[in-house]
Amino acid sequence: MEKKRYLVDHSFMADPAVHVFDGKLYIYPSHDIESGIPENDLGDHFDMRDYHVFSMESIDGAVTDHGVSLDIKEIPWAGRQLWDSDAAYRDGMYYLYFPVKDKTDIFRIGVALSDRPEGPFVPQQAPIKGSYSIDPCVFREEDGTHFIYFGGLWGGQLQRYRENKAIECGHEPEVDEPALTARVARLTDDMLEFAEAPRSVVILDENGTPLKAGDHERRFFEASWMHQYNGVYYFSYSTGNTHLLCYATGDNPYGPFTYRGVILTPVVGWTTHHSIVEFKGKWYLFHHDSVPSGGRTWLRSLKVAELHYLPDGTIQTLSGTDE
Ligand code: FUB
Repeated sequence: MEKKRYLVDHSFMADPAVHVFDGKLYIYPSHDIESGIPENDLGDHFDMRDYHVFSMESIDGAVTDHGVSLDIKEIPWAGRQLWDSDAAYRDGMYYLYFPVKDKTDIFRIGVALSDRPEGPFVPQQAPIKGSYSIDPCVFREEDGTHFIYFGGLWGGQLQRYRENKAIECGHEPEVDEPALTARVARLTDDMLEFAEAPRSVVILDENGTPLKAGDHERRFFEASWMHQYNGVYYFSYSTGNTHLLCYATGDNPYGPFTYRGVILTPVVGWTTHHSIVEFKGKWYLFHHDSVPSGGRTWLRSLKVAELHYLPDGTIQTLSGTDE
C-alpha cells in the first residue's frame, strides 16, 4: 500500500484507535457531527454523541461499519462531548475507554464492556476513580499488564491539574517551565480502575532535559499513543497548536522518553490524531484530516498510510498533505 487511503465516506469519523483482534483490524474512532456550535479554543464544536466500531480484514479491503457501539444517553453520569476513545481485550472481554464531560462539565474517563470487539458496550455506572482530562490510550505489555495513557490541553482540561489534583485557576506553565505531560497509570486486573496514582509521561530533549512549555513544536498537547517496535517503547502524540504528530522513545512504559521526531506534518484541519499498529508484517499510521469536509475542522475523515522505520529505529516522516 503506497498511497494514503480514506476509510469511511458515509460519515465523519476521527481520532482512530486501531487494534488487531481475532486477526482483523478494529477501528475505534470518534463520530464527528455537525452540531452547529461555533468553533472555539475549548473545542465546544466537537459535540459528539455516540461511537461506531469499524473492522477490516485486509488493509486494502472493505471497511465494515458495525453501527452504534455506545450512545451518550446510555452513560448515566455523562453530560456532553464523547471524545477520543480506545479499546482493549482481556480474558474474553473487550473494554472501551472513553472521555466525556460529566454533568458539571468536567472531563472524566469511563469504561464500557462487551464480549465482542464491535460492541455494543455497556458502560459502568461511574467514571474511573481519580480520572480526568481526555484521550485515553490503553497499552498491553507482553506480560498482560495494561497501562492507560491520557491527557489533553485546552479543551481537554489538563492545564487544570497538577499532581493529579485540580488547581484553583487552571493555567499552562510559563514558557520556560517544564511542559505539562500526558499521564500514565497501570490498570487494575479487572481493567476498571487505576491501580496506582497516574504518573507524568516526561519527554526529554537531546540533552536529557524535560521539554519546556514554550517548546510548542515538540511538547505534548493531546492524542497519546503507545506502541513497541523492536523492544523499544514509542510514545507518540499531537503537539496541538503546531499540528504535528511526534514521537519519543524509551525503555519502559512509564518513560522518561526522549524526543525523536515528527511522524506526520500538519494535515488540513486543526486537530491531528492517530494510532500506529502492525498488521500482517507491515506498520500503519491511522489518522484523520478535514479534506473531504472542505476544511471544516470538526468534520474529519479517517485515513491510513504505511509507516516505515529506518534501521536505527527512527520513523520516516509522512506528509500530512501529500496523497
Ligand atoms: O475529537 C475531539 C478531540 O479532538 C480529541 O479528543 C483530540 O485528540 C482531538 O483530536
